[in-house]
Amino acid sequence: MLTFYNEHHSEHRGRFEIFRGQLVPCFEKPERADLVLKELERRRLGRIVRPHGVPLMSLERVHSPRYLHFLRSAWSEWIALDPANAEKDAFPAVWPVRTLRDDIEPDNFCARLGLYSMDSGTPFTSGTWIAAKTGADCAVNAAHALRLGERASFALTRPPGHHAGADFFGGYCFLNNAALAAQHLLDDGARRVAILDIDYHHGNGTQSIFYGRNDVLFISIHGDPKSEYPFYLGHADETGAGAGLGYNMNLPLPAGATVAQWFAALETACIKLASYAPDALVVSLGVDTFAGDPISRFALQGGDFLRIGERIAHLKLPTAFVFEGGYAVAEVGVNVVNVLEGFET
Ligand code: Q9C
Ligand code: ZN
Repeated sequence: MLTFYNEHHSEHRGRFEIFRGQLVPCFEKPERADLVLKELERRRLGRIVRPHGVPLMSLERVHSPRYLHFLRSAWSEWIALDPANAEKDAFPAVWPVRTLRDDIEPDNFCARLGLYSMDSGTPFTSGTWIAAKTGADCAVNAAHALRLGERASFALTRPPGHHAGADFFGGYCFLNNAALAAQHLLDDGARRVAILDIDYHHGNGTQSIFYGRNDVLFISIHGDPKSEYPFYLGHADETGAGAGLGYNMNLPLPAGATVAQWFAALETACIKLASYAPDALVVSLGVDTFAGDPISRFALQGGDFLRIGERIAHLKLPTAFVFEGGYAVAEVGVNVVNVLEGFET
């Protein structure tokens, strides 16, 4: 396993988010990636290297130029509104839902923050752009490593990515690392790529980016969006559109689903993956399916994560893992590295 570690991840450090009507410390915090790195080093699971920077053009393969421009300049615009903002995170407060127009970019900064986001749970901070950009570098490097002959790679970065769409952030995500990895594989010569998303939450951003395409199969196992974030996408009847019809598979499970139900869904996903026979696989690796996760409601135990890695390895595909969610901080390192070790053995 070749790991690309984003040493700039900790520059994204949100102060608070709104959770059930209260301001609470962010669940998505730097300690998460620090602890995964520590566990990776402790168990000696292969080389850990820093990624090379990739050109912004690689990011434009997935994200719109105006969204990228907004992310790059957002912090300086925020502090230009009021120097005291340097000590505060930026949050959107208004969104262009339904009958409102989203085709004209407002001049007002907070309105643009709403145009380019989907929720109020994702603080924009002084280091968000640098952390997200170097995280995207990690993902593209991890994809490229497969093209250079590695069997498996791991993009160890945060903030996560799978809720971010072509032109919006949300769900703690800004740049869609898994989508960038998949697109890089295609741009470097792969003909077909699959993405398996095993984070507790539906990967709405990834789904939306590839929904009309047949060169990327997207499969997600997640908490039923009727009760779980992101609520407005991730249902079983979303199977792709146009040329992409049949290339999107959602496997929602009720909150509270058993370990056996979860592994039955993984089996369904793996059978579909095997029949698609992609040239490479990207795994959106969230471990918020863990029983002890503070914001999720599945029941996996630490040892179950070894089994996940073993099952994915059985597909015998070049595989790039990308770190997503997982908020039980004390166990996040062991759970993530269990998947990777299960894959290796
Ligand atoms: N106030 C990932 O696991 N919670 N994202 C919404 C809004 C969002 C989780 C709370 C959970 C997003 C990558
Ligand atoms: Zn999640």
